[in-house]
Amino acid sequence: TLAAPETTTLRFPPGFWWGAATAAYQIEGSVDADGRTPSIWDTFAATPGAVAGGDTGAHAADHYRRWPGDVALMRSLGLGAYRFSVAWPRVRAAGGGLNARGLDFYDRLVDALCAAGIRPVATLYHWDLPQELEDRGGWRHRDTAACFAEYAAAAGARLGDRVQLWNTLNEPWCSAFLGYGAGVHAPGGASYADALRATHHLLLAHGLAAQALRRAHPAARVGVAVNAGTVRPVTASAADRDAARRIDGLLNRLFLDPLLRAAYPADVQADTAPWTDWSFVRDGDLATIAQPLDALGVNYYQPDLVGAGAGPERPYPTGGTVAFHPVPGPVTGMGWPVDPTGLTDMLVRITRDYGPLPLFVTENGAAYPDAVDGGRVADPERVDYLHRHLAAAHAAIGRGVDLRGYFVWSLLDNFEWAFGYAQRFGLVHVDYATQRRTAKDSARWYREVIAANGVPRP
Ligand code: GBH
Repeated sequence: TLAAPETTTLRFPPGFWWGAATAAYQIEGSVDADGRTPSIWDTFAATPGAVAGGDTGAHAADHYRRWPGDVALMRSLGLGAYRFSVAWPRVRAAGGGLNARGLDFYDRLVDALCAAGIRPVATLYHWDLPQELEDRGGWRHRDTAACFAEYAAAAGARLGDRVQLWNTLNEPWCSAFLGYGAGVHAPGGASYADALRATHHLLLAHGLAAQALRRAHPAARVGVAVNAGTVRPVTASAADRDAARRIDGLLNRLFLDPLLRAAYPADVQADTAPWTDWSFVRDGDLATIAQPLDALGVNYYQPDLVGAGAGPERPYPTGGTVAFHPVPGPVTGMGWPVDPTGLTDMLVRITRDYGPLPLFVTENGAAYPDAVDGGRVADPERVDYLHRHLAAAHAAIGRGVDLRGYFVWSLLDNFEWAFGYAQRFGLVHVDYATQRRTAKDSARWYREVIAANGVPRP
C-alpha cells in the first residue's frame, strides 16, 4: 500500500502516441457517394459465398456520414492519434484522373481531427483497389504501382500539410497471399505465382508512393504497416526449425528485407522457385522499394507455431511441407491465440535485425461477441487482451525498442472482411440497425490508460 506509483504502473515514454485504427471499406459505407467507383471489395462481397452472411461494406458503420460524431467520440476517449485509411476508389475518377470530391471528405476529417487535438495518421491502401485497375490485371500488373504513385501524389498534395504519419500500404502480405494466393480476400485469386508477383508490385508501389509523398511535402513522415508475426518451431528439431524459417521468410522477411535492406531473401527466392522465376523484378526496383522509412508499423495479433509435415491448409506456398500447430492457451472470438510474448519478440527482433528504427504498433486488438446490456457492453476479455499486449509492448521498450505509439484495432465495430459483421473488434459497439454507438468498458479502460500514459503492472 505504500508502494510508489512507479512500481505499480508501467509508464510509456513521454509523447507516446495513443491511438485507435480503422479502414475505409470497413467503416465508411456510402459506396456510391461523391464519385466513388467500385473497388475489388464491392465486387468480392457481392460474390455468393465469399463473405459470411452475405455481408458487404455498402453501409458498414456509416462513418462517411457520421464522421463528426465519431471524431467527438475519439475526443471523449482522449485519443492522441487516429489511424484511418483513404479510399483509393474515392480519389481516382472513373476512367482515371482525380476525383477531388473524394479528397474533400478526408480534408474535412483531417481538419476535424486537428481541431480536436488528434494526430491524423493516414494509410493509402487498406485493400480497396479500384475495380477498374483489377480489370487491367490489378497487383499482378506493374502499371498498378505507377497508378498508386499518382494517387499518393494527389493525397499528399491535399493532406500532407496535416497528416502526421503516412502508411503507404496496410499488410501487403494479406493483399498478396489472401487476395491473389488463397482467394479468401478480394479479388479472390488462387495462384501463388500471382501472389508473389503482387508482392513485388505492392512493394514497388510503396517505394514510388514514398517518393511521391515526399515530393508533395518534403517533411512528410512515411511508413508502411506490415502484419509481422512471430513464427516459432514446435520442437527444436532441424526439420521443425526449417519449417519455421520457411514461414518466417514468407510472412516477415519477404517484406522486411526489401523494405529495409534493399534485397529479397535468397532462401525465400529458392523456396518459391517452383512457383515463380522472379523475372518481374527489374534493375533498380529494390532501390526504389527501400526508400528511407521514418517509421515501421507493426500490426500484431498472434504468433504461429509450425513444424515439418502436412497440416490443414494455410495460405503459403510450401507444397504441403509445413504444418501449423495450435498455440496453447486461450483464443479470441476469431479463434486466434492470445500470446503477448509474440509481440515483445517481434518488436525486439525487428530492432535487432533491421534497426534501430522508430516503430509503431499500428494495430492490435481482439474480437469478442459483445452485446449491449442495459446500455453497457462488458468486455473484460478485451481489456485483458489489451492490457497484456501493452505490458508486452512496454517490455520491448525496456529491451531497447524505439516504440513511438500504439493503435488499438479498432475504434468501432466494423466490416471484418470475409467474416462480415459477425466479428466485433471495436472499443465502441455499433448497432448496425440504428447505427447507435456504445462505448464498451474497454473504451473507458483505454481512456484511463491514455490519461495515465501507462498500464498497471499485470
Ligand atoms: C488486420 O488484418 C487488418 O489490417 C484489419 O483490417 C482487420 O480488420 C484486422 O486485422 C482484424 O482481422 O494463416 O490464413 O490463418 C488481419 C491480420 C493476418 C490475421 C493473417 C490472421 C492469419 C491468416 N491477419 N492471419 S491464416
